[in-house]
Amino acid sequence: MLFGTKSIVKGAALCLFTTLLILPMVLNSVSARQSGAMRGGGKGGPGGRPDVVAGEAFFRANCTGCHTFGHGDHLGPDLTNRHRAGWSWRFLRDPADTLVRTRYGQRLLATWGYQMPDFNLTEEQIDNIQAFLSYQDEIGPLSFTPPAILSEVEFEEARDLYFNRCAGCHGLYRTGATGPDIGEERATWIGTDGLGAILRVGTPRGMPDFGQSNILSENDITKLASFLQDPPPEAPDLPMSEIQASWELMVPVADRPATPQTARDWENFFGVVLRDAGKIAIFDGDNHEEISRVDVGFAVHILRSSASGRYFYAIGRDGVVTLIDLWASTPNVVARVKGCHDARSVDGSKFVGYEDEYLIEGCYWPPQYVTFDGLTLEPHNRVDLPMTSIDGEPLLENRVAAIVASDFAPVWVVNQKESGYVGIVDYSQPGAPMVVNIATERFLHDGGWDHTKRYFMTAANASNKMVIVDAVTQSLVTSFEVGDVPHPGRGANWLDPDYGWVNATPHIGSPFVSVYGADPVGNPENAWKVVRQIVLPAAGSLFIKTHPNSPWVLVDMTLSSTNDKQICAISKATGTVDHCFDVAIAGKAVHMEFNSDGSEVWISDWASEGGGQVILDGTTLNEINRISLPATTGKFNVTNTANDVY
Ligand code: DHE
Repeated sequence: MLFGTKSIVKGAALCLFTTLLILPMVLNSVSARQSGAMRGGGKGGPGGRPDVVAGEAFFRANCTGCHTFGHGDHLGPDLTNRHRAGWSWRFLRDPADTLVRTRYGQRLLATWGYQMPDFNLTEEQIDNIQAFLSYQDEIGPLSFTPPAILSEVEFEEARDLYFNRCAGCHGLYRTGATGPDIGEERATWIGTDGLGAILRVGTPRGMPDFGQSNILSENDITKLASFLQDPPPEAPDLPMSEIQASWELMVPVADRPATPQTARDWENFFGVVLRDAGKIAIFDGDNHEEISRVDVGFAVHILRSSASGRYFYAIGRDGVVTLIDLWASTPNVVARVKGCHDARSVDGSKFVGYEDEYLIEGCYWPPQYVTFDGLTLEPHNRVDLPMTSIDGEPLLENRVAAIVASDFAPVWVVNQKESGYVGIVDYSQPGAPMVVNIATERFLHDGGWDHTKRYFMTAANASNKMVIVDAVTQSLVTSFEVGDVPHPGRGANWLDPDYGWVNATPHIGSPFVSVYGADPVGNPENAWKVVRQIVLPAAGSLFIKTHPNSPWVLVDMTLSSTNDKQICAISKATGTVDHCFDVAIAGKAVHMEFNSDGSEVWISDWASEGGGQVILDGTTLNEINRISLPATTGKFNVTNTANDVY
């Protein structure tokens, strides 16, 4: 159990109070609406009349995530007195077409920046919604639905749902980072219906449609919408004694092989994340055979390779680090430890003389990093993070996001999300202290090296900026604006015909790729400036990837509601999108990884059933193979991951 339950009683009292206050208003409003339905006069609904009550129910369940009625603008406008019979009918019927073809639609898009999703409404549903909007104009603001009163068990279930599904983007204390602030004050303003609609159908800003995609049930949504309107429960520490107690050494170093016990090219192995199963499948990249499947942490997130490539480190969202030995005749787990309650990042020591020697785990919670022996995972040091932001604001949480290992010095470069600092952790010193903490931009997330591995290029994604840190001088080079919520993964390095070495980020919230100069020596005039904005058919991208031997830079649109099965291929030669094509059949196309020589690329078809890894020719992009796997997300090639090739 991660949290206490002390706020339940208070929450229940609050809910009861709200129920008593609001229930009469709701009942009044519904009965008034029922008479409104009788007065309707449109063509939808049973008996040819629009059904105002059905219109209201649809509006509450699906529209209130973006629109209020009488409570102010949100992601879309407050809909009070905005309803225009003919135009609105056409818009509800076909939002994309109406936004493009009407002047008013174009103005709306320019003002709000988001296209309303197409709900595929029937004529009857549109009539009902229109009738509801007209009627609501007569009676004023739409009343709020009170939050459900949760039992102790339901509260704990809601807390676990929040931890597993929401905390990664919004923070344990809900102050926001990749996703917006959803603290109890703002959540109460959004309201029970609004929260429910957001959880059910998502938002155009990148919030997934957890209800529509059957990840959350209606019962889950009701519980979460209530939980969010109550203050967050406190989260516990994880002291060194507990970290130490969690350490398991299954195979001591002396019992491991001195040479690879396989005739396969282990440096072309792929570790494939089976997220929901909490397993890693190890594949031979030469013939696509699965050679091992091992248990790792809950909702396993990523793998990193040790400097030699021999070991994979897996990190689970539960903070469990697992060490996998690829030299064993069948790759197996040799050690395991839990350094955090919640984590996303791990990396090994890569500087000459320290290869494979140490390991760092960055925590989402508690605000700390932990270092270990690289070969046994014996815990060495637990270091608290500074809890003040670059603006001097005291912080409740400060999560470690991306970590990269330097080739230039015995250091790790450590993103601290909420604070906006990038730390330099020196593993050659006793205690692995953070020797420098560089003020950059707030809400740091993911990133990777430039082609020389001197510059760490990372997204401050809720600040809509890229940040460049020089790992040699251990200082900030610059930061610059890109689109909404940049999300590069580790980014992609390639030689552009006009701008020399470049790197790029796609965005969760903007339908384009920002390409920026990344060659301060050869092309100083373009360095760290956006030189190309390459338009994609949709926003919602999570990853971009290339390989030095591929003519393509590939980008996904995983969170898009329209193009989530597709990958777009950007030609390095022209700097434009050559074509976008369907990769996923069952689920969403996510995350690309080339094999060691770049001749093939693996892409996940992310679905609980019917998906798997899709393997394409690295040059023609024709499909070569499809391997059926459940809920598979990231995949990591040994050579490319150990050597930071992307
Ligand atoms: Fe990730 C990388 C955090 C959701 C798949 N993800 C990262 C990194 C961070 C991070 C900090 C960089 C680690 C590093 O380089 O050291 N991810 C988060 C979140 O906080 C977030 C938004 C919400 C959450 O609760 O976890 C999140 N991530 C996802 C997903 O939903 C994905 C698509 C599937 C999943 O695992 O649930 C996903 N994240 C990945 C992958 C990488 C990653 C595949 C590594 C990319 C690479 O090529 O290195």
